Amino acid sequence: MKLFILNGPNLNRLGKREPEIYGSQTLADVEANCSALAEQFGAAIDFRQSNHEGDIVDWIHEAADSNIDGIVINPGAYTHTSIAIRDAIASVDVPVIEVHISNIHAREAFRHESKLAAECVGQICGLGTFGYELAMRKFLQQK
Ligand code: CA2
Repeated sequence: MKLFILNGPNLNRLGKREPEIYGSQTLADVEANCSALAEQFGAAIDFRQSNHEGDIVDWIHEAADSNIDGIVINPGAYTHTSIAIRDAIASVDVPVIEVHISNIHAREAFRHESKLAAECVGQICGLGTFGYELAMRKFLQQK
């Protein structure tokens, strides 16, 4: 089993500011946790981050073209704005789980809506960086 774990804009800054919202783990810490979990299951992950919307669209297409079994995505602020990422998710057969570190529903009104969630298997939010591992487990338990 091979999973893509995709991260959107500003997540490369994780652990550097706003620890009260996002915790103290860096994105490298999250990647290490996800890699350790994948290893337990004999799975492989490709963990990526970009600040550019088109990269994320391209990676979703790449997942479909390279027979990836599932995508875990924290789209960052593109969650709330991106029809392009929504259409990319709709254009592939690969199942996608949306993850947010913070509880987007308990924050500013503009974060309450996800343009992507309806095209995803589900959404995990508010459980900190553990949400990435929970999303991975949903895919890993299936094989
Ligand atoms: O809670 C999440 O995981 C978010 O996807 C994080 C995004 C935010 O725009 C979404 O509404 C919810 C923000 C990405 C990280 O932004 C940082 C800001 C300050 C310090 C570190 C990261």
